[in-house]
Amino acid sequence: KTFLFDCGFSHPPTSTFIPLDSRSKLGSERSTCSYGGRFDLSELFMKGDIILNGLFPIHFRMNKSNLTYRLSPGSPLCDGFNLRSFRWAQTMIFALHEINSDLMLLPNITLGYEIYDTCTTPAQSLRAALTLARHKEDASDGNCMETSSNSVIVGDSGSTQSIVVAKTLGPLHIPMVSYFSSCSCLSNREEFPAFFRTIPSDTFQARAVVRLVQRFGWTWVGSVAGDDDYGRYGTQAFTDEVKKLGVCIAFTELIPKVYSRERILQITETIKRSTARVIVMFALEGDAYPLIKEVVQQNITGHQWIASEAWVTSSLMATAEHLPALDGTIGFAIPRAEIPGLRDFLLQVDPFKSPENGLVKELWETMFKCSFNLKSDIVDGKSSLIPQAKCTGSEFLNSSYTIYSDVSELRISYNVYKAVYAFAHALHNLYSCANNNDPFDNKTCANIIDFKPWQLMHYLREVRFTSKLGEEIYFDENGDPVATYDLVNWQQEDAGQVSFVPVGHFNGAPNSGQDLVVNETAIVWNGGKVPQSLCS
Ligand code: TCR
Repeated sequence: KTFLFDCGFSHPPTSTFIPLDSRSKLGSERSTCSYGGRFDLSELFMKGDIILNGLFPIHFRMNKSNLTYRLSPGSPLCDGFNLRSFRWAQTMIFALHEINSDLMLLPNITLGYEIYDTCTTPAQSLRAALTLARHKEDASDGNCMETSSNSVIVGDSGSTQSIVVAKTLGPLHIPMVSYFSSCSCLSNREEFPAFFRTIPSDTFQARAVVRLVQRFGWTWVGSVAGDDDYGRYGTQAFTDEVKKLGVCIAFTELIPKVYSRERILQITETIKRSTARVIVMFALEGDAYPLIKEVVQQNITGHQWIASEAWVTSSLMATAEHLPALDGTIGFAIPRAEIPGLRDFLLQVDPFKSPENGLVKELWETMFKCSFNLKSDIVDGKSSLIPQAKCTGSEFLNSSYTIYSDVSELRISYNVYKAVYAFAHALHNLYSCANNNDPFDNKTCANIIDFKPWQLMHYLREVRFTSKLGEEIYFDENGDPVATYDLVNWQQEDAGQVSFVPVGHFNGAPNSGQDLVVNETAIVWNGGKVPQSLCS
């Protein structure tokens, strides 16, 4: 049984992440590696016969570093702990434990992991990608134990990051399965031959919106886009398709990435002047927010907004304050799922049981707004102004609401779960040399402990399985999953808050026959009835 180089940096595996049953399979902990700065990116890892590498934006940003080039640049520092994506990373670990204790799937093989924090920064994703690729190339390098090092990637997160990683590792045929990158551009097999994903391509979302427009007979539609790949590609796909149906686009406006009040006012002017009652907005919530704030401030009402997936379930956007303008907003969301056992697993983290794990400490500090590093309350004779409390250990994760432990709206977490299983099934088929026996040259099978990345590619392209939740999962020739979305409608609750009410479903499977199903009577429209917006 082998493992990359049998060593590690930063934090050793922590018991909080590893249920006892699977830990006992793993043998001793890693020794410290003698390389400088090689594995320093991976903060969470566990041994295994095969390592799955996870790329997650565990921090929101990377700090600017002062590079003098007189001292070693060292590891970059990141801040803004992202509770949601730490849950995603934990979901990957959870799925791996499930698979390791499954007697049918990959029996006698232990999957391990290394999780890299990409700090929501393409440059950091690239560092992680190169580290992975170097594992591969350096297998003959003597210092640490030479073992198998199979580069298999769950991730990356945002499309901009995935593009960088896929462009770098694609030529090495290192397969990646992303759980969050939805840019239609990533379906291009020539550019991204080894890229797969469990989140649908935005092409399908645009198609779903087109079907919605068609279904309600709107022929005069305004469109607003965020000025990035997400907004531009999404809007383009939507307008191209909808024009084919003879729908007229009343206007197309771009929200600038850098806030400009002047531009926002121009957009609100366009909206006011136009007779279009229906507006489609493909934008990330951060970009959509200033526009909607202005729309609300100017009391521009009476429009039916169609939200893209990135803001349709956004709590930033769906506030009571925005309701006069946005009541009845409708759009497609990634389907919700329930993963049995995940919550209990998430609740096992405890910084007091794994004091050496920096990420768990940060998680705790973020959730409970306390600190582990309060030195002294008295600084220079005066009591310090730090309002934070020291983390005491009496914080109760179980009874507090946190984004991390909230499992009521699992959408992307389930995509992570599916990505891990896709790899496990592909590896299983490689292991058992299943389906078409002896697929490779000279009728040979691949070796599970030392397979080539392109051999796994063969199995990943063919993988087809039913998830524990009963969903059939496979990739089309572009590496895309069957696109399914829930149609979600914003409705006002008694207390004035917004609830996201499911009012339909879209299934993009070829020949599903009934791609868009709408429960019309359940929809609350802006203005009280189905809006009319007709091309004159
Ligand atoms: N994929 C986008 C980013 C993104 C997003 C979101 C951001 C998606 N959904 C929701 C904030 C909230 C889908 C990407 O980069 O591919």
